[in-house]
Amino acid sequence: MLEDTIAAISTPLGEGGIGIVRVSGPAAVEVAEKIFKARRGEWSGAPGNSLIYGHIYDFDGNMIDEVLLGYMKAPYTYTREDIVEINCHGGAMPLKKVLGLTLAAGARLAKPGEFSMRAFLNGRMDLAQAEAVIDIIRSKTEDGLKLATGQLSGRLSDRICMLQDKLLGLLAKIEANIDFPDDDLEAEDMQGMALSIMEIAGELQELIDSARVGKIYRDGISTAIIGRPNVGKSSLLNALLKENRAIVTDIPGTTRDVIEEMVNIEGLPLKIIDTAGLHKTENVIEKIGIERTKDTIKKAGLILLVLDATQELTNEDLEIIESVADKKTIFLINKVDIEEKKIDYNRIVACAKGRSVLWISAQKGAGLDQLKRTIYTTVLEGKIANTNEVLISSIRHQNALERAGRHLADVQAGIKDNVPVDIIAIDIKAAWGALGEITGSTVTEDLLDRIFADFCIGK
Ligand SMILES: Nc1nc2c(ncn2[C@@H]2O[C@H](COP(=O)(O)OP(=O)(O)OP(=O)(O)O)[C@@H](O)[C@H]2O)c(=O)[nH]1
Ligand SMILES: [Mg+2]
Repeated sequence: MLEDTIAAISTPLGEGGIGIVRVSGPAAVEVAEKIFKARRGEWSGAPGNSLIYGHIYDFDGNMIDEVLLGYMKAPYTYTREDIVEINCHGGAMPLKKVLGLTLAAGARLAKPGEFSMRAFLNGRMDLAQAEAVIDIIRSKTEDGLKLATGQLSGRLSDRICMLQDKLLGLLAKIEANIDFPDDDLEAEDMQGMALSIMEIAGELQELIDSARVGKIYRDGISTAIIGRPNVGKSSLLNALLKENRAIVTDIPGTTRDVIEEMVNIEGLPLKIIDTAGLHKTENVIEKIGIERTKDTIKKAGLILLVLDATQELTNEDLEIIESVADKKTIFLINKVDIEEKKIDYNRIVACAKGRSVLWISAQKGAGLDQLKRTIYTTVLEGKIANTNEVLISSIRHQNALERAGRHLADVQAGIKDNVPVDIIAIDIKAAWGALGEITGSTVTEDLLDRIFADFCIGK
């Protein structure tokens, strides 16, 4: 497969100053020579990493676009292969036309993520680093970006390799013993081994525990704003977004459909979802909206439950509170700016069962800073996330770690039961292999295809 030369449009389709068609592979230069003429004649003899001015022509000699051609010589490139990047004008027509010409000139259309897959296969980076590339592209907040660039620079890979090395050290001890069976492993040695395994298992667990937070930074957390009609849910969405995204009126039942927007709350990416007010109604449209709200509540990782300070708690309020009894919820008593308050604060605190209750005014912006801090601590469960540290952010990595952990548990049980060391070695090897799937040192082709299929075309 690596003998092919691949091409793709690497910039998003739309209007822009520049758009790039990227070509990588052994025939990249040959492909470009067929369609590109440099202003100053010969160019393929240029030193690697040159930017050459010229034009793209089709096979009938028609000029297609005025371009800059980036020429990067193997092996000092993203894929470790020769790469030619044609910087065209950024519009759908020139890009499609130029891409078509590279294909006609002998390149093959790249699959999603194929450039990065080559970077991995050619040893430029390991699998966890390659996966970080897509996390960088999709990062939603500065902290999310920081975590992804940390992973790209090999921070996670280093940790994994360190754990693998420790396991390898233990294996070496056992193998030496298998080779010289007269020299039985002393009880002391076994105790030392049990201790080392416990340490490694502890480090694994620490990484696994970081996954909950890591995944939030990577994917965001869906946060549903719910409550009766007219309590100020849409006003709250607008206040958090600092724009008039949702329609706000004093007519109950204004919001019919769910509205989703990303916001950055203290570095956490929140997908905030404004919902239709929950109440009994015969209105067909509202009913559908309410069904959607219920669906949203089920899937949400955090609930902002809005109540109206100027009204007494209704049965509908209580039903809504009941429906999120087992959910991470922040109770918000809205419209605090209005003098006359009828709501029973103590009763809400009792209903909240230890969860936060805050007074806010969505309209005037009061209490929002405290709300943001409360969201942060509620989501992170009181911990402060250090985005300079390694946080596991992908389910794939988490699964591999958990698998490694289970093998280590088997090792621990084996040592306790005086199982022969060669059997224990099998479990240690299995743990080592599971860890290797993260960096890709022990990975199947099938898994690679699945990982890179999630990438965008051209990366
Ligand atoms: N005084 C005051 N009025 C508010 C506040 N928040 C919302 N309102 C008013 O309450 C009314 C309803 O606000 P919305 O944000 O549309 O309420 P909602 O919960 O989205 O209502 P539905 O979409 O119908 O479920 C509007 O007239 C808002 O201006 C507040 O903090 N103080
Ligand atoms: Mg609304």
